[in-house]
Amino acid sequence: MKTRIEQLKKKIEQFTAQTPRELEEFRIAVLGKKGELTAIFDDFKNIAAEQKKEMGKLLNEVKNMVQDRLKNQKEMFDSSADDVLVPDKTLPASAESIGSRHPISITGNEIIEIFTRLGFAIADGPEIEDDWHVFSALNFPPDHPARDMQDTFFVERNPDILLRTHTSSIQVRVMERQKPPIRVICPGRVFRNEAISARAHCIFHQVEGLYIDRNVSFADMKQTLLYFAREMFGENTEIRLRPSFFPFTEPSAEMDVSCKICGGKGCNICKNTGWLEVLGCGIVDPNVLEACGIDSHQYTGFAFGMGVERLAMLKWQIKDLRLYFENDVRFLKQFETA
Ligand code: 2U9
Repeated sequence: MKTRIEQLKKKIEQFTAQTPRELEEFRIAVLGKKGELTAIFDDFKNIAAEQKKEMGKLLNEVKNMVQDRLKNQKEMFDSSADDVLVPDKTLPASAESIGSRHPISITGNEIIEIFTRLGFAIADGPEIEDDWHVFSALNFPPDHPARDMQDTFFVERNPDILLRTHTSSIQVRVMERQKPPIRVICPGRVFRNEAISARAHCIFHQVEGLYIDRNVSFADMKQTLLYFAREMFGENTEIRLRPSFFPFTEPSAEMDVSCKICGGKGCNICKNTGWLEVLGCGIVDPNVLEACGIDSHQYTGFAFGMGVERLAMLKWQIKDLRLYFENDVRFLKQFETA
């Protein structure tokens, strides 16, 4: 019996568990119902009385030893598991990044808010349109270059079904179903058959506006757009209107705002002119009013249109249009607090 006890003692001294499972298996092999130490304890009752004192002492020593070793090794596993696996449940949860609004959404919403403060309603319409709502009702002549396959995406080569090239088609639909007074802004995605570069893209966003009522004048348009410019670019902003041409407005103009980077003195952003072009506008052509069922002898109106990408470029000095569509988080993260 003494030899069995000493062999078991050696085994216990040499044993180191690599995993909690190994430790438990060792405990069962030594102290379990059929364990080695349990078997020696069972045999203890059969040994001679004079050996009992010595063997009993030895057995208790080994039992204490194995229990100590099992306890120590279990503590080691428990503490290392604490370090690696068990989180401190009393710590506050780490904040998840909630992302940010896209610069086009931020700028688009800002434009919309300014015009809704002036009483403009928001109107929406389809992105896949027909020739009438995109071109014909807007006074585009049959041979206008914008109707060319080179400039417009046609659906399944059908010359009557196309992706809208401007959101003016929404205003046409509003005029067809609603009598003046009409005061709407139409934000939306538009499509043009352009090669993609830093300065051009085949998809972009516009916000267009339309105001039709009796006696609406060029002066009303100018005052409305001055209000918009000052809300958008700051209270000291000046505007200037330069004559232009669009098939759907007459007279037509392009509006510049004074460059807020240099205060109008001239810098590389405004190409030393002191002015930045921000939108197009004009008095709605009587042909357009009539095409949409509005009596051009009773009513007049003004309209304007702007590219959201362009305004966002001016706001944050973004140099490449392609950045808006790549969804690179390094770009998007910069607008987290915007
Ligand atoms: C109706 C009548 C008139 C909308 C207008 C512009 C001038 C204009 C461009 C700005 C930059 C488009 O994004 S851009 O390329 N737009 O210059 N848009 S007036 O005129 C309308 C619209 C609807 C029924």
